[in-house]
Amino acid sequence: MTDTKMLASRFPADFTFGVATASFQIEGATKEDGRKPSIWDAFSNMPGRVFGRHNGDVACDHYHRLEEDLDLIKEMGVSAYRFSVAWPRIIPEGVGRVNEPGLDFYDRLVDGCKARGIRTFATLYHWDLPLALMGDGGWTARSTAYAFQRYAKVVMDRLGDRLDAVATFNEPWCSVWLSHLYGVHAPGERNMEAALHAMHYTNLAHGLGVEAIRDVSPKVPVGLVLNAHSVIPGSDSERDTAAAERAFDFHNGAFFGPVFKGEYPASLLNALGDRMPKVEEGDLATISQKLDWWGLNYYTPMRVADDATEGAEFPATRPAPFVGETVTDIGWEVWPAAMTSLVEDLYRRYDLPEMYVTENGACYNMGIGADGEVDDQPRLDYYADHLSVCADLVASGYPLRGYFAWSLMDNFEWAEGYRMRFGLVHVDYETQVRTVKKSGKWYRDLALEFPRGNQ
Ligand code: GCO
Repeated sequence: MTDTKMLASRFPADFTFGVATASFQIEGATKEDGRKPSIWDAFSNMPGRVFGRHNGDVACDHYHRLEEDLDLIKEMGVSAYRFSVAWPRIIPEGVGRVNEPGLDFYDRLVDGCKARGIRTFATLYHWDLPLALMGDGGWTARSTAYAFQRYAKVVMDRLGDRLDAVATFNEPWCSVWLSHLYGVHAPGERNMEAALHAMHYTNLAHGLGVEAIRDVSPKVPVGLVLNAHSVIPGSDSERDTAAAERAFDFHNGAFFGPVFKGEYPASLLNALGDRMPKVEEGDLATISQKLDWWGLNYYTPMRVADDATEGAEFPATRPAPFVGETVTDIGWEVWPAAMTSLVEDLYRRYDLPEMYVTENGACYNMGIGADGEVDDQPRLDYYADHLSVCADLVASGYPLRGYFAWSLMDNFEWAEGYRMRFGLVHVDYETQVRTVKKSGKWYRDLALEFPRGNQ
């Protein structure tokens, strides 16, 4: 369904449509106004880590183009903007000195949104850990959780009066497993014991962050953004079904369990508990404080089969073949039905608060055509199909309050550098010219329908 009026009519009048970005992916200006390096600066400056040795030094130059980018967001017709705050701008060494110019930047960003009638959804941690904290072990150190708590307090002290929502973390799965077990993201570690430490201390930092946020800004709804995996067994066999359950515990349960149930999954504890750090008394109570909302980042399903290799590490699964015929330019299967089953499954398993889709979108790398337009019909189709799923979820009674497209504009796609494009707006990295794509114009037409009626 690509008719925007018809699609809009399937959402409540006060549904939120927004766009999302993250600090390191768009800001650039990595050495300005007192910012110090993050683990992503170090990682991307090492050969062999990021495609083409791309780094975040310039990115979309958003730091210098703030006002025009806020105008662009306004032009996109959305009512909300999801952005992240760069810890290394605020507390450049992770602990110690607070850097006022860093806070000033986000002050301008938030005020600029307010002046344009755009609501602000801030994320405190979208992976740019101050590099200095690696001296203590980064996320594998308990002290980092307390450093995060202080950072959360400092940000809320300054911005809390004007934020419409705040998330502690974006996708702990990435900053834990992808970063410390699979070695794909900074700091590039491949070690289960390190990853398990990062898991618990990230969860703890989330809980400590919630405490700090509520302490300083009790009125700001606080949440957590998770890239929950829609785990689908590769076959109906008992082995693959059991493998999918283990994969669920490992990829989702490691975060949803402690946060929404106050416990780690039993299977994970049985298999890996002896390599976990000490879970101190009170940790799980801190981690499982009730949240006001949670965010789902969804792109593609995870199909798994049993890995029968002797001694295979938990969860002992291997990838199973795609079923969908469409694959995006980054190689991800398009399968909207998995978004439905995922949300149903998560609300069945956990006592979840209201939710937003905080990220959804597709990678297609087409550029500007001879007519000056970017014809990215497959992205438009991806959005239409997944938004249709969202409308159905709302109709089925799930408390889905809003949707943020990933992303406002093409940006630094982590280990893939700038070659993978997720934007509704095309960025020419030579000239920094922004061009709204076909999908972006379509999304604007949809977003402009909201709020509808008298809301
Ligand atoms: C994420 C990310 C984004 C990515 C996007 C596409 O949270 O994974 O927020 O930073 O760019 O997911 O891979």
